[in-house]
Amino acid sequence: MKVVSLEDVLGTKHEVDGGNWMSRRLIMKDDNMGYSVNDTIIKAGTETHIWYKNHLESVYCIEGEGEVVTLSDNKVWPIKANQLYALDKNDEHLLRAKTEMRMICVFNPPLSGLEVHDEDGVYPVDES
Ligand code: 9YT
Repeated sequence: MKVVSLEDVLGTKHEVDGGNWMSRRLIMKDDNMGYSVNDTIIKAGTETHIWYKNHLESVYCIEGEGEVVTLSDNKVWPIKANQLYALDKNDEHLLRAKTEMRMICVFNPPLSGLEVHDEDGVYPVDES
C-alpha cells in the first residue's frame, strides 16, 4: 500500500492552478487504481463552467458552501460541507462557490494529473 500526504503534492507539478481552483492530485492514472483523487480548493465568489464529457466525477464537499447549476435543466443544487454530488450523466454545469470550498474529487477514468480545463470546461481523453 501507499500513503500520500497533501504536503507531498504542494509545490509540485501535481498542484494544478485552474484559475478559479487549485487541484492537488493525490492519486493519478499511474497509480493504477482505476480512478483518480484530487483535493481541490474552489476560490470564494467564483463561477466555473465545467463539462467533463470524457469523465464521470464524484465531488465530496468537506468545507464551505456554494451551488451547482446543471445546464440541461437549469436546476440549482445548493452544496455545502458533508454533501457529495455525482456527475453521473457527464452533466454540463456551473460551479459557484459562495465561500471557499474544499472538495474531494474522484474521476473515472483517472486523470493523468496535469489536466486543466479547455475553453469548454472539458478535460481531454487520456490515450497514453
Ligand atoms: C469540483 C470541480 O470540478 N472542480 C474543478 C477542478 C477539478 N475537479 C479538479 O481537477 O480537481
